[in-house]
Amino acid sequence: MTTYKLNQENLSKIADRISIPAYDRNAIKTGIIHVGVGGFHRAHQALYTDRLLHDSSITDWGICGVALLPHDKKIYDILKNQDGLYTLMVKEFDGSLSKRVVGSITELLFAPENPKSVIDKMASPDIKIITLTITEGGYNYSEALEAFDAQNPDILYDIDHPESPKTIFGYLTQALKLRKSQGVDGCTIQSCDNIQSNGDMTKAMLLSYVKLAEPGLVSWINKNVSFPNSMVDRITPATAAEDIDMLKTESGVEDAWPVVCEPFKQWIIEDEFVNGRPLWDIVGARFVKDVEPFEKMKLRLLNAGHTVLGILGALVGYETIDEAVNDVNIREFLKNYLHLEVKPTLKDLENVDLDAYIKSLIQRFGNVSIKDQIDRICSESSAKFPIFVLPTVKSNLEIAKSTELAAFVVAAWAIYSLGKDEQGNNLVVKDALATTLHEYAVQAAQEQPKYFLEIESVFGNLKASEAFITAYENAYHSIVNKGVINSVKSENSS
Ligand code: CS2
Repeated sequence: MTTYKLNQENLSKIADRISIPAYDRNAIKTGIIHVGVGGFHRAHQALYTDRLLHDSSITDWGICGVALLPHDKKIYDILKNQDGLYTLMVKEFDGSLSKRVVGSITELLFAPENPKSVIDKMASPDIKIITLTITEGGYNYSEALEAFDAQNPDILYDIDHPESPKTIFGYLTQALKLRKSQGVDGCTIQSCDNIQSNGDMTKAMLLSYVKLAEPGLVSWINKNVSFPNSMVDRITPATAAEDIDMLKTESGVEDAWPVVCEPFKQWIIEDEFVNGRPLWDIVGARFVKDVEPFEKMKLRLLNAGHTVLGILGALVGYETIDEAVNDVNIREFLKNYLHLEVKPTLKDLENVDLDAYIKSLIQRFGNVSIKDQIDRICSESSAKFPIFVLPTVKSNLEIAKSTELAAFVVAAWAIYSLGKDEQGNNLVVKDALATTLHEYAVQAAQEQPKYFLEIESVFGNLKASEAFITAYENAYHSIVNKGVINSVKSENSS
């Protein structure tokens, strides 16, 4: 089979082998800027938008993808070369694969190379919405301060170099300042990251920065910019070399960075848009008044569920999430954690069948085709635990309920942070706080396990809870003495 490089010119040549955008991409006007064109955005928002452009005569919501960080150069170059096109490969439960070329990313910018182009674009009247996937750690929130970290060197840099910022806060501030001075309407800034009240968090962090850098802009932002909260969901593993090869052999399409994902997707958005919005609901998104309970459910059950499987699975020596959840002992532990410790903290969720949701999660985690990497799940755990797991602990401590199973997972993380699995193989801890985690983990192993809980930027004041510490230390000793599997067996039968 002749193979074709994926780009606009070759689209018609591959049309008989793979679904391609049926709409005229040249007629699409860019109305959205998205910062962070990684796998998740491309499996989720860009796909919803592509389907909308396909199913309707709407042409105003093309996406300009912005690569913000220097290490995003690779994805920028690839997408630029492919005219913004990429293939989405959905791995169904039965092992079959659905593939389509997605066309909603119509422009691309690389911020480190040309910051002005990004600021100008964000300030353009055509841009009505700026969406973000900048990761949980990207919001510059400090658990220890319970506030914006104004001492972050990149933030200090941005205050001194407003024209060539490094952080999202520097960019947004300059762009909004320009919108204001040029009399351009406000816009919506929409986080698509896994953070409780992600819109409120974005607003609070941005305003903290603006108060330092451009205090005159605060009231304009309050009046003219909205920050809807949203719950986003689709499991999107890292693309493997085999996926790229498979696409080439099966369909004759050379795509340097296709995206693989599970069939399930969900997007629940607070309907707070100041300058218009796409009818994403036509293609399955839901606009609601209050998204908070849905976010809470997803973060505490799905994302925390991933963390449980990832950390325990890594110590045992598993490489993928399906391997971990298909281990009956780990699966029982996970189910107990979700039912006994998380579910009681989700009482405010009306009309949602949590048991059915948990059941569907176990099924999604078990999808053997997607091979979601434990390595991906464990990466940046220092940003994930405070959002996915610790709020459940806090809620339970407030009502004097057990936190034993969460404490077990934190203890496993302390041991994981030593950098070896139970067979003595190296675990590469990919985390912005990797050095700190390792230092505290070593001290915990040599002195007292509870030393790990001293990392205030992660645990805040958790060390003050006697009940948690006791459960944590018991779990720590048990894992060290008996290993993860024997320890979870004891937990499961207690
Ligand atoms: C994962 C998420 O990063 C993680 O730890 O839990 O990426 C998860 O796969 C998505 O939020 C699913 O919607």
